[in-house]
Amino acid sequence: MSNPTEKLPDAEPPRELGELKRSEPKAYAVGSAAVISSLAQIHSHTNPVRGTHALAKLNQKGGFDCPSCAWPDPDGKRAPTEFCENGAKAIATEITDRRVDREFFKQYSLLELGEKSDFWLNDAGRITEPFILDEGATHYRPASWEETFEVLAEELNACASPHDAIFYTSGRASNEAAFLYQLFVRQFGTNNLPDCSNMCHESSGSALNETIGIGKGTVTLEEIETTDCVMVVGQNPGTNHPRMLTSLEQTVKNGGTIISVNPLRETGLRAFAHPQKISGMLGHSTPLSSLHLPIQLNGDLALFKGMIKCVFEAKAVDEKFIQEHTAGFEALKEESAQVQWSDLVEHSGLSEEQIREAAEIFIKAKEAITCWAMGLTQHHNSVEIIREVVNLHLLTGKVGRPKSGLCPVRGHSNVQGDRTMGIWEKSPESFLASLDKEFGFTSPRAHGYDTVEAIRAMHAGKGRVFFALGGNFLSAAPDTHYTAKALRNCRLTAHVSTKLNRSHLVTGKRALILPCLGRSEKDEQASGRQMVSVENSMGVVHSSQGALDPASPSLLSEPAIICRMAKATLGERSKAPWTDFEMNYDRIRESIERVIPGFDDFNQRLRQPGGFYLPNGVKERVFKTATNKANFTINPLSKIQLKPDQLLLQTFRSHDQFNTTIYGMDDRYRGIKNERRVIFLNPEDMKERGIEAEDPVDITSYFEGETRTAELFLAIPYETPRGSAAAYYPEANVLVPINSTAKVSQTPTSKSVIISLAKRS
Ligand SMILES: Nc1nc2c(c(=O)[nH]1)N[C@H]1C(S)=C(S)[C@@H](COP(=O)(O)OP(=O)(O)OC[C@H]3O[C@@H](n4cnc5c(=O)[nH]c(N)nc54)[C@H](O)[C@@H]3O)O[C@H]1N2
Ligand SMILES: Nc1nc2c(c(=O)[nH]1)N[C@H]1C(S)=C(S)[C@@H](COP(=O)(O)OP(=O)(O)OC[C@H]3O[C@@H](n4cnc5c(=O)[nH]c(N)nc54)[C@H](O)[C@@H]3O)O[C@H]1N2
Ligand SMILES: [Mo]
Repeated sequence: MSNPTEKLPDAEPPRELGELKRSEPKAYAVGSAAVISSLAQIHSHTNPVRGTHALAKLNQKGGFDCPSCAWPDPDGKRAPTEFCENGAKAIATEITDRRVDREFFKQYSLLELGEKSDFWLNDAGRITEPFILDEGATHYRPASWEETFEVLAEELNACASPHDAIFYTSGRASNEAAFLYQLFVRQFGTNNLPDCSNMCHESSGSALNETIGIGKGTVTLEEIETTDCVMVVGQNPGTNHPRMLTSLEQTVKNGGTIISVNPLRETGLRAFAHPQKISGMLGHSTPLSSLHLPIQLNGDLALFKGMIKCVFEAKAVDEKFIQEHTAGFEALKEESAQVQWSDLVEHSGLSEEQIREAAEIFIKAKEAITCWAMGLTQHHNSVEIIREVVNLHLLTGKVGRPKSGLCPVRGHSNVQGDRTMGIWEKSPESFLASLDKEFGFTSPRAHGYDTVEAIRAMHAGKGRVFFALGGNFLSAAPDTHYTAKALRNCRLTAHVSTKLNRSHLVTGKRALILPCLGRSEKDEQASGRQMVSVENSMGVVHSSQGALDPASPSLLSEPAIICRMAKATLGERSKAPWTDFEMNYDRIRESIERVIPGFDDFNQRLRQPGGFYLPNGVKERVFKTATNKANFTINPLSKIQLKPDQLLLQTFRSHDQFNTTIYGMDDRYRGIKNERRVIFLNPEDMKERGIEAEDPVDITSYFEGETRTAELFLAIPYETPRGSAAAYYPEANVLVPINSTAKVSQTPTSKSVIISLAKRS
């Protein structure tokens, strides 16, 4: 589908090709190429003094938290350079010397900006002051903060119902910002709090809450490094959590075995050359995974069912644990006996021997941890797949004891903390009651919209105001043109942002950009320099304090923006101490301590080097589920039916992007240079369709009788199972149908899109 309305900025990135160069996928990750790439990124954006200052504070105790992924920092001694290549890219893009200022918006109309690539938009620099797009205007114009908040309050208060406003959050917001934001939204009168988690680990949260009673992981960094077996399933840590490779190297050195389950032989899981060691710089690498299972897309449920069959066969069930701590065992045993190997082989694309080999390692290992990310969470049956991972661990008692457990590896650096702070469209009663008590009001109880429901509501004309605390909703969401229409139906779209992105171009009748401080920048308020807190993927809460001068004197911090928005919108309707909150973030933390369990002595413990762990009952085998036990579940196989010419497509990340922020046009480990419009294909699948390497193709997706087309991608022969294809997000998001979501979690099925290919003439 090309841009349906010619006079509006394009919702899709330009469909143009670069000068593709290809090489063999790399044999090992990191090493000197990563160090060179980090330094080059910093150098291209700022001067060496500012760059060095930033890197010296990154992930250090007393410094600031890396705004890239949620991988934890070591509890003990830290290396002087506790960051990775992609963390350096995230910092470079934030501390850049380039500016999106009033001159910039005078020069470029919205239509012109729509023709630019995502790389270009991000590369334009930091936004310097608030900007308003008036109704019918072709350009953004500068505005004062006062006017910005007036417009916001006017449009919000003109909503016939508070549920006509939607408040999105991306996972970079600090705990303090997130807590204030959900308070404001609930005092305004709605639970419409969709977040990026709805598109990310929602399936993990849904599966884990039901089965083990907490929606988070159960292991620590040290446990990963010292366990006997780590399964890395549906995750590409070499690119998306590079510091995880340092831990996996330790696992191997301590005698542990790594199994990788992935359609692709991702470089980061093959071998790792430590960038802080001379041997690593010279290219001496440690092999990581000793068993690679090239599973077909969406084949994991069958794999885990096969492993469970092997556990029964080997009589390796932990009967004592099952007896004392679980419910539903008999049903699982019965189901497992009935499952046929022929079905498991067909569904997984693996041989029975391969599945048995993985099971043997897992069973032999005294302790084992399973890590996963988007390769498991973004399918129609993701919740079932993850529940089956839990079944395997419960069956063998490999949960809730040292060095064994479950590890959903979180994406955005504070996405887990945001959920802890109440960014959830369906927060539990206990949280709401506690919030109400602290602030003397009654939160709405009706569930709000999640991300997909929010898009559908706006599409149907039921959203008046769309407000985003960070992120790039248009480009992150599925079904780009559908989402664009949804946003265009709003009266007002408003974004708290650091950098320009496509969501600023595809707007409501009016639009606002509220520019904020980044993580790396000093946050000065009336009571002095402030710090914020974040929670990493393993439940450690720690402080983050910026060290650099802000990109512009007109920026406000996220907490300050929320406080002022609340005062302007709610006025006398809110009794919360918004002015005090803005002046001193310790006051916010005092309220958090009273509202959310686990934050006792928050202000004091946050000032301890390294922070503190939140309580996690599962570690003591306390399961806060409906049965007060850990629950086995039954998860039937359901194969996606493909017609003979169809393939399954996953949409994933290149090495040069952070979600929708494009740092560069290369995907070094996969051997791709200068091009993002590529589709990775099995060579036999190409041959069958008469497609040669680098032929341009159009991709069409199919769902419930509808089709969607993404134009102009170059075909790349790649080592991937037959029938499993891959293309980059956000370019491929046009193909992801809005109604194709995971059962229970409603996560868009970005990793299993049914497609066919047409060669372009
Ligand atoms: N540098 C960088 N870091 C990031 C991000 C980034 O964009 N850039 N994004 C952050 C965010 S928000 C997140 S959520 C994480 C994402 O981290 P990942 O989940 O690693 O991200 P993806 O690129 O989506 O990779 C999915 C991986 O799963 C595999 N896969 C796909 N489908 C299947 C399947 O059906 N089964 C199995 N077994 N494997 C499958 C793919 O081949 C790929 O290796 O990273 C975070 N960190
Ligand atoms: N097809 C497909 N779609 C996907 C995925 C996929 O794998 N495939 N992955 C999904 C996943 S896992 C996720 S998490 C979502 C991500 O969705 P989002 O979180 O919405 O997207 P990001 O690209 O991370 O957001 C980037 C923008 O955040 C803003 N920003 C950066 N730093 C800050 C800051 O400190 N404060 C504020 N206020 N703003 C800041 C900048 O303006 C930048 O342009 O996308 C999802 N969409
Ligand atoms: Mo994510």
